Amino acid sequence: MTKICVLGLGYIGLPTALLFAQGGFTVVGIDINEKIVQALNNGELPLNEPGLDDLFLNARSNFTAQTEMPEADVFLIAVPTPLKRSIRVSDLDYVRSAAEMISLRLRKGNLVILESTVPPGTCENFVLPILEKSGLKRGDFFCAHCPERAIPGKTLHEMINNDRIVGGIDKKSVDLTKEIYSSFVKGRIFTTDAKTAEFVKLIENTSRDVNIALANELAQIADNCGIDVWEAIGLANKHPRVQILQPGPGVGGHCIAIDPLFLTENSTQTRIIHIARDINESMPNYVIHNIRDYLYGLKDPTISVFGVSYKGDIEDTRETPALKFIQLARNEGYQVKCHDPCAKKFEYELLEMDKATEDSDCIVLITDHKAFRHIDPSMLNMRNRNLIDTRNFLDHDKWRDCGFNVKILGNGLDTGHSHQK
Ligand code: SAJ
Repeated sequence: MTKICVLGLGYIGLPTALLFAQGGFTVVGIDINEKIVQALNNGELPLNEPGLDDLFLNARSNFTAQTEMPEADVFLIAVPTPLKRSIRVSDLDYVRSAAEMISLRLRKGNLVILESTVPPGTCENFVLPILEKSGLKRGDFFCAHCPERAIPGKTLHEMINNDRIVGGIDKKSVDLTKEIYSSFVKGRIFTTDAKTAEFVKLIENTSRDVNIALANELAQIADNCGIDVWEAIGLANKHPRVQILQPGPGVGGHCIAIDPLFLTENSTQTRIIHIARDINESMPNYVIHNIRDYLYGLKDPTISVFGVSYKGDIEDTRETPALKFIQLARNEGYQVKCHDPCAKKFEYELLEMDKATEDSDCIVLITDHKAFRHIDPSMLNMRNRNLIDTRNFLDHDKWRDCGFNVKILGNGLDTGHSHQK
């Protein structure tokens, strides 16, 4: 019976481990966080994703969690690879310690799979030399990159149904990895070398970042031109070869806001990728620019931020544009009160909706949580009735009928005055 050891029991590692366990493999999940290990062994899940509860029930008999590394046939690394923000370079420390732990247990014939997102060349230049400290040489063991492609909120569905890319250091590594993933992947599995697979993962997220940056730039041009960008993008997308994404308050999450910089860290030939990053990172500044007119001249101006998670209907607040927006707003002297029906952990206090809107002068919708569509605006006890919708998400006529001034990001209408800072 093949034994798989999954290192890192987070958003990707845990669901992947459980899918392997459900498929009949013996799976040991390793995490340095004892609380996560304990919770799992007590039958509690440390994260929410549709379908994960049922999967956990089906998989539990084949799954255990622990902090110590066992011997195994397959080792799968799914640890975080954060960005060192100030120098815009990836931080591979977790990958290093995972590979070091594996090298102490590595035996002939073992397979090591890296799922974490990494700069091109990491398997060959960084992981392999650490694994070879075991005394074994490549060929004695096998190694491949199989990047995850699942979108938070639909993780399980996408893990099972999306096509996958497997890139190995040699053919046997590719074949073994493909065979393991075939136990639950219903999509097609395409194969290549490890470095290309690393590159492919990064260009997928980079293409999305660049496309969103285009939409965000168009939103600002549209505001200048007095055009509704949402209508314009919708019409342009009727063209069979045009597919522009949606503007918004900025790009969050641990992937799209970070991965483009893993691609550029080894090159001096980057232009559009950095410009796109800069545009997306500047969107919270543009949202503030939209608000100033509403708050001009008010005593103790107060805003209510609706939504702090990085996108709709998930609790994840990593890299959320809300954080930069709130900091900017506080720096302008605005009092900020936050409300989010999904997020649980955040840098600022999260309030119930009535508390967050009490005596407020402006609601700023940052995240498109479905729950916001069911709000009855007439029940809100605001001091001034202003709404900025950065996602074009709400029923604006309903809010206008309740006396709200409504500004939609990129709708071509200014907020009435022009009080720039
Ligand atoms: N966003 C926009 N406009 C859009 C689409 C998204 O402003 O039209 C914003 C979102 O609000 C969010 C951010 O971009 O703040 C990122 O959200 P997302 O839904 O585009 O992507 P993620 O980060 O949740 O997941 C992405 C996915 N990558 C691609 O679609 C190419 C997912 O498939 C990857 O597995 C994941 O990154 C990852 O882990 O790499």
